Amino acid sequence: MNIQTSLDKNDVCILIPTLNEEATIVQLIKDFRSEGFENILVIDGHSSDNTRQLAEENGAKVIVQEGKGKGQAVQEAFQLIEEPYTVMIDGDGTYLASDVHAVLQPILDGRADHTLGNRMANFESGAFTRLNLAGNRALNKLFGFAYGIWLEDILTGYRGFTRHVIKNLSLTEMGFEIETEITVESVKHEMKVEVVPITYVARHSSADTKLNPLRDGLKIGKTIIRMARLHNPMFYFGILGTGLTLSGIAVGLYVVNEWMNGVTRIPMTVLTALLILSGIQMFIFGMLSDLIVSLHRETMRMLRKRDE
Ligand SMILES: Nc1nc2c(ncn2[C@@H]2O[C@H](COP(=O)(O)OP(=O)(O)OP(=O)(O)O)[C@@H](O)[C@H]2O)c(=O)[nH]1
Ligand SMILES: [Mg+2]
Repeated sequence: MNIQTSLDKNDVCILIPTLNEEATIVQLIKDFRSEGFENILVIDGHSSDNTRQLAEENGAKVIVQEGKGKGQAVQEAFQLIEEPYTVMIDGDGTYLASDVHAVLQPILDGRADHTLGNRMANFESGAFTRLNLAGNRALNKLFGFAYGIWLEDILTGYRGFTRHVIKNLSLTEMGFEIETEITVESVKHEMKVEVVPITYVARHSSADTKLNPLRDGLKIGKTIIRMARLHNPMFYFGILGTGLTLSGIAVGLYVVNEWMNGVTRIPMTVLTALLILSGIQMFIFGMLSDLIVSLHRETMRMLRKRDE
């Protein structure tokens, strides 16, 4: 699929965050240039190898991020970019430049403000470790459950944006939680999000991952739940409420059983009542928060309409 000919490819900023990607950055930049995209911005996280020099030699604009972490780099780059369209891609050579057309098309057609390149659609064997694939699937499910929208690959590193999106998301995450935050913020701001199939290939043998699957996976899961409190409070308070009520019922069953055997457990009876009451209270908090969030969403919608 090739992009409509009317597009000036310099209106597209190809954004590549890098940290020690000398093994793959040259080929990636060359591939984009042979697709006709010359406007390439590398935001580097103080690489200790030759990434910056190689990127510059091959025609990319290179800046060094002020802080640390992929999230901080992306936020800094979003502030600098003024082009109408941005395509963000990891520099580790696991995504193909030739998929850029698929990533951009829904945005150029006006159907989407933000596109997600779905790695699950087609991945080479070895592209995901078993743990990474299971973790990605679990986090996608958690996201779907918490936000009521199924986006197939919320953690993808290949994304397209309009200028409107990159200037309007409020991003704060510094590390690998940035993909989650971008996805949640887009859903929250009611941006039109579209998922497109792309190919995901195995990482170059001499390049190391910067992601720790367990530590970063847990952080991402926590981010999804924490952010759900502001988007879908019934989900957040529902988890707390169910936990409290179920433990109350468990203690209660024990108390009743003991009472049938002639033993009265007064402190445990009090605990049962407290747990169940707190559980019910969580559901009430959830309903109230849900009301507040709905009203807020309505206000924001009106403000957006007025701005348009
Ligand atoms: N600027 C910048 N880029 C980073 C930083 N950490 C990682 N990156 C880049 O962000 C991209 C994604 O990092 P990866 O280590 O591939 O993480 P991942 O793709 O989520 O995980 P894998 O599945 O293991 O590849 C790569 O291009 C990295 O070079 C950072 O602190 N600063
Ligand atoms: Mg990667």
